[in-house]
Amino acid sequence: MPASGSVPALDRSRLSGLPLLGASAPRDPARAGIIHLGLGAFHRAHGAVHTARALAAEEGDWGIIGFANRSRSVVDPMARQDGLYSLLELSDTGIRADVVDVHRGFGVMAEDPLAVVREIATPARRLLTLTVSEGGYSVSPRTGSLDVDSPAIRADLEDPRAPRSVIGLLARGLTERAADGEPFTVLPCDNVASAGRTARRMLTEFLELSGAQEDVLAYVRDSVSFPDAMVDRIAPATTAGTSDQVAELLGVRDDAPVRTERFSMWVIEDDFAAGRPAWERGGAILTPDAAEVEKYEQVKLRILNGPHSLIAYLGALDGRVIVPQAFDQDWIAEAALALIHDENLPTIDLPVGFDTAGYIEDLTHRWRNHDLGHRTRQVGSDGSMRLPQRLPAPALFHLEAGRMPALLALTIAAWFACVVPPRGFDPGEQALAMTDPAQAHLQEIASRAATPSEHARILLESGCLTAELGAHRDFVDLVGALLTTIVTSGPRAAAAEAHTASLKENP
Ligand code: CS2
Repeated sequence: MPASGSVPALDRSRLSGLPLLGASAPRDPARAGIIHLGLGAFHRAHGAVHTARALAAEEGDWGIIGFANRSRSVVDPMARQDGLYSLLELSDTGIRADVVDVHRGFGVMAEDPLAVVREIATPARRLLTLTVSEGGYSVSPRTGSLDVDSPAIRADLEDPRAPRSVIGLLARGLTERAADGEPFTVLPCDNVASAGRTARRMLTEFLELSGAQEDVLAYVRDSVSFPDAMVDRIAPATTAGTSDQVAELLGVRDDAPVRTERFSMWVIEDDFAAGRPAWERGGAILTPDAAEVEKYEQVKLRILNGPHSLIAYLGALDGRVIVPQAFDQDWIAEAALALIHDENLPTIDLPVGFDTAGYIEDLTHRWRNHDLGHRTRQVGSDGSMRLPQRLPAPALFHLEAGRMPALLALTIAAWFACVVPPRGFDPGEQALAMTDPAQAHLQEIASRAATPSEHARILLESGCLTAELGAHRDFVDLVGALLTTIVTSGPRAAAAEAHTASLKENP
């Protein structure tokens, strides 16, 4: 294997000798019709790849101007590499390495938020894609409306001209674009239910609260579309070893490569105010029916994401570093599959013709992909923002029908054990490495609890997973009982207890 230091750097002069994924976007940044917010591994393994494939089928002005949230770790090397990066697809049949060439400009939102505003106001930009994670939408987990308690939203409402939240940035950018009235599309690509509609609602609430003019509200209502979309591809955070793999496979030094799996799925509501790439020719499914897309979103959140969280938390408590090591434990796989089949599937209104058995079968292979090295600490981080999308709706479905969703309760108990552990409980290295912006706040409100059971009650009654769920006393008690078992007898005993209690009648 060549030492990665001795191989030439990836840049445009090398491109002709390398395998190109799909086609290049036009070179001229003026022809970049897309702005992307959240330039990390997921977008570069998913949206950018489908765009490169669409461009191979049909040319168009669809280069991408990409903004990272905070860090320069992707932006700097990509700018140095003329926008190029390599994508490694790892599967049982081997590794495929290709170079992607669709990005035409870079920035960092936290450093220069007004650069995003200027881009949105530029008529040549026609759509904006978002991978800003669940927290970027600023939905209050307690009320489901704009999170006016968040410091960033509060600051942006006070001074909407200097925004720092994603919603504040969009509001400012669209306010400027409204002057010309050029239509625009905001396409969310995060694991958020009814993502398009949610983004529109948060943005409109923000505009109203910040005293926006009626013509701006009318522009957003009539000329900006917010399609819903379901996105699905596992793309772990890049590690140092990935650059060595690229050096070996492609013979170039790439400081911003991405690793992903073979599987990729993107279902998009076909509602674009100002055009779009031919994504249907680049492997995506486009449908005019928003209700159909919402069904796919439910499939994704309840079959994949919710159980993924359970695997990560149980796995971390069991000392497992990566998801496949966790899923290889029979008791964890059984808990995840029971959560899918028994508790979550009956709550989903399935899309027409959807091959549920095939999706679940694929998923079990995807979760066993050791080469991807997807860490339990990565999937377990930010639960305070991710779990409200994944757990309350199916839990309430059963509770309202008088049944106890005990495996959903187990997911919550395991989350608390990892991220807000009861006093004196050591959840282990993997759990301690999980991060969450709400961690300090949750720890503080639970600090007066004398027992694990009380700990769980205080947390749930605070509305951290919706006020409605916190009001179901029997459910809250069960989360407390399962947390007590985790603390006294370990996660495996708690999983067994949850199995026994799952869907028992709850008069
Ligand atoms: C995961 C997702 O980290 C997580 O929360 O559940 O990132 C998951 O890997 C993707 O949604 C797969 O499409």
